[in-house]
This record gives sequence, structure tokens and C-alpha cells, in this order.
Amino acid sequence: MSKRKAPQESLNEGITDFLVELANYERNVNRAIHKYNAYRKAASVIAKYPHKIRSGTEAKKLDGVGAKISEKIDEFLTTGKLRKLEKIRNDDTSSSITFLTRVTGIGPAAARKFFEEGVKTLDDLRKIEHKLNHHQQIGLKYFEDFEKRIPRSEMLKMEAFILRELKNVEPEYIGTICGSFRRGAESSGDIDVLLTHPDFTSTSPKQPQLLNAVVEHLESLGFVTDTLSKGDTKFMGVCQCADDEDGSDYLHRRIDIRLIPRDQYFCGVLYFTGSDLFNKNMRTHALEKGFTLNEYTIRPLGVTGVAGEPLPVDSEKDIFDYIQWKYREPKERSE
Ligand code: DCT
Ligand code: MG
Repeated sequence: MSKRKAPQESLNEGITDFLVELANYERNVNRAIHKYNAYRKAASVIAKYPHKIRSGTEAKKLDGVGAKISEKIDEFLTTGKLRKLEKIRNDDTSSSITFLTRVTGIGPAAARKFFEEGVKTLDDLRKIEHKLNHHQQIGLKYFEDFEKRIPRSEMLKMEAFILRELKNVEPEYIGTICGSFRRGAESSGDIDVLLTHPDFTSTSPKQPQLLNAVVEHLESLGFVTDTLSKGDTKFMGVCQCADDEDGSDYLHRRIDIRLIPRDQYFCGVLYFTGSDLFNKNMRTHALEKGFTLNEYTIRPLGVTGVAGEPLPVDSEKDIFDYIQWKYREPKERSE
């Protein structure tokens, strides 16, 4: 999961920017995930609105913009700023915690703990490096690289490389690069790789070697450079494209590789393609139609609300069909 979200480009950038900043503040400093979701949702619906917003009242007509956000929009439109945000930016606790959570491996809780120990900056973190866990140390080491989003051209290069090397490990592997890349984004925060193999299903024994073999191969080629964590089905780490003949070098990038049972592959591909907002909306629609949908399965809900057996799925479209939703191509799934 990537920490740096692409800025929402729209006619109402000023508004969407402050909403995203408030969202991050609520998540990282207050750990108020519902408020975070509310701000993100409002930012997303406003980003799609095709007119320049002239008042809070106008914005309030949009689904997801309530009275409080509408007031903030009015304040922003009349004064050009937001007192609440000015206060947050000037507050040492908020700004330090917000900064610390930019390091991968440091979540809101760890950020607060470090802050309370007097650790506020990158230099402070470097001084207490021995107190960081392995994940946080890597986050610190590549802090500058991980702050930068990955251009689509580089994503395409990595996709071709990964898919080719998968087949070199074993031709039966199936892989998909999901996340914002699959949605056609011009830049991505990280590389989300999904992997499956016909030998691995939800009823077969665990097969960690299927994931291991791929990771080790990518390491041997110098593509995977560091490991953040490695389980039976999920690898989190760091990778880097090989230098081009023209000598351009590449930054270190965050990569996640997940091994998914063959029968759950399309629920996984759907989920990890996102966006997160699209997933939420699709799950809500599924519930309305009497199905429960997650990253593994789609199951019918009985009259008592108990989920039945997973339904067979052979494509993403099958999932849309079950819940009677018109199929949407990945690039149409921003929400
Ligand atoms: N996801 C989700 N809910 C979350 C987080 C993630 O449904 N809270 C899903 C949807 C997207 C996918 O996982 C990958 O997550 P990210 O990498 O965080 O998102 P992204 O869309 O790929 O964006 P980015 O370009 O920033 O990586
Ligand atoms: Mg991503």
C-alpha cells in the first residue's frame, strides 16, 4: 500500500488539496479513520465535479459533502485559507507526527510514540536508527526515493520485466500488476503484484515456495534489493530497475507481491486494482444485492444474513454479473 497519493487534478484543486490535507491529519494525528474517509470521499467527488465551485451551498449538493465541509469550502473561497488548517500546520505535535508517518513502517501510533520521545525530524530518526525496526530502517534509508511517485513509463518497464521473469521461473505462473497502474494512472505510488499458479488453490496446502521462488529469482537479478517483510503469501520489499543503456538510473521503489489461490485470483485482482473508494462502493452495492464481497471471495447472503459458500469466479466480469452491475474497465474504477 502506498503512502503518497497522487494529487487530484481538477478545476477545484484548492479545495481538494485542503480536504486531502485534513483527511491525512485526521488519520495520522487523531487516528480518526471515519473522518479520514469522509474527507477523502468529499475530495474525490469534488475532483470529478466538472465546474468551478463558487460556494459551499453548491458543493453541498454533491453526495459526500455535508454541512461542515460546505462551511469550510465557504471559508476557503472567501478568505483563501482555512483557520483550522493554519492551526494544524503551525502545531508542533501535528506537523511532526504528520511528517514521521511519511516514513514507511511508521504508522500513526509509532509516530506519536517517537514524538513523545522527542523524535521529530529525519535527523532525529537517524540518531535513533538502532531503535527502529527493520521496516522503519529501510523506510528511512530510502525516504527520498519513496516520496517520489513512479512514472508510468517506468511502471511499464517493470511490468514487462516482472512478467517475463515470472515465466522464466516457471511458465505456469500468472501475474498481474494491479493498483493505480492497472487503472491507467500516469504515476503510481508503488508496485502491487498479484501472483497465482494452477497448483495453488484455497483447498490445497500452503505453498510458500511458489512465492519464495519468484522473490529469490528477482533478488538474484538485482531487481529486488531489500525485504520489509515476507510471509507465506505476501512479500513486501524494495526494487529497482536496472540502469538503461543510456545510463539513466532508477530510484528504489516499494513493491508488494502477493500469492493468491487460483480460485480466488479474480477477487484479488479486483480488490487490488481498486481504487479503495471504488472497492467500498462496489462492496456496498454487493450487499444491497445480497452478496458479501472481499479480496478473497464473493458469497451469497442468506435470509438470516449468514454468508454461504464462495461462488465460482473465472473473471472480474463474473463478479460484476453476480451483483448485476455493469462491467467497468479498470480505468473507469477511480470510484
Ligand atoms: N486498497 C483498498 N483499501 C485500502 C487500501 C488499498 O481497497 N484501504 C486496495 C485498492 C488499491 C490497492 O489496494 C492498492 O493500494 P495502494 O497501492 O495504496 O493504492 P493505489 O490505488 O495503487 O495508489 P498508488 O498509486 O498511490 O499506489
Ligand atoms: Mg499502489
